[in-house]
Amino acid sequence: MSRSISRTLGAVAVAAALTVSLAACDGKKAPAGSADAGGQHKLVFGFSQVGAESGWRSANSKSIQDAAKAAGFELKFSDAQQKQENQIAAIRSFIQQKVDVIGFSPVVTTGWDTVLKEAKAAGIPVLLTDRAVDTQDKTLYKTFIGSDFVKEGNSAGQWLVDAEKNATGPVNIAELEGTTGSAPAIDRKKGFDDVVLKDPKFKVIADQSGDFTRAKGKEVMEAFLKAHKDINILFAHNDDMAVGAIQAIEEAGLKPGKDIKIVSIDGIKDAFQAMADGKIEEVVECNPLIGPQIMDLVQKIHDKQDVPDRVLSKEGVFTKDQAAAELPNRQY
Ligand code: GYE
Repeated sequence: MSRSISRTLGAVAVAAALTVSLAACDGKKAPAGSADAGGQHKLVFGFSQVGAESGWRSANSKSIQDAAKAAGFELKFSDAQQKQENQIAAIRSFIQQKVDVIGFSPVVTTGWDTVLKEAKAAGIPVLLTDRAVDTQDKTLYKTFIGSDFVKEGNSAGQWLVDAEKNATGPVNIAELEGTTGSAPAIDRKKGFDDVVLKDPKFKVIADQSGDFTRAKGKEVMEAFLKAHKDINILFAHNDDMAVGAIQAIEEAGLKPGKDIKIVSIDGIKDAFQAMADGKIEEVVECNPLIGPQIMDLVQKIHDKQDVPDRVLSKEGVFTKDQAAAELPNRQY
């Protein structure tokens, strides 16, 4: 079994294991709205996660589970395996169970109004984490906490513009996009294009979704390499796809970092290792460790306090020369 396949199977197993309701800290399960041992109402937070598609996502799920436990909430955690219909079903089930607050990271941007209206009608507040939805009605959710994906795309593009400032062109770019229709795929592409395509020497010659996974990143990169002999740059919308693509590039007898230069987004350990090994030029950080900020917002929303419409997560940008020193500090 190839490494990427066994990783994928591992991710599926993790996904299955995560589709459980995390009960009270003492391991005893309290039904929604019930009292804990001290007779106090325990806040019940229903959370629908996208899936377990990437290192970023696994770190995000762990951060949410740890922070819910630390806050003393009962977390009902559901893994949608990257399918919108699973998320809609999970949200409906949270409504039925009368949870106190619903959170979700929407796999794609569109198609949420109906279920969000159902939550609103039931009087259950909703917060969005990590990814945005596309809706006219901003009263359907209380707040949205997550990264600025356009800015991340800008940073990746700026690296390229600076790195190739002396090139006369053409500079041929292959782009591995995230999940089609997802906020990070749409916004990272826009942010990158806005900065890079101002100069006609930059040309995107191959562009396809690798669904944010290592296995797909590898597969799509193999196809890119077969169709194009002249790729200079790879922009991967996340690190897992970049790591998969590195395997494809090496198996094709080329050298990542020399023949094809790579920029990607997230900041997982494996990407820092690849940077330290000279295979990735730059990684734009996207912070998954937002569990504590999410729980803070959940509590405030539950207490009917005001929360900002938009909360941004803090992140940085890292280059090859910083990779080895930064590697031991990476938490995900
Ligand atoms: O970059 C990717 C994950 O929505 C920010 O989703 C998240 C993205 C992240 O699968 O690795």
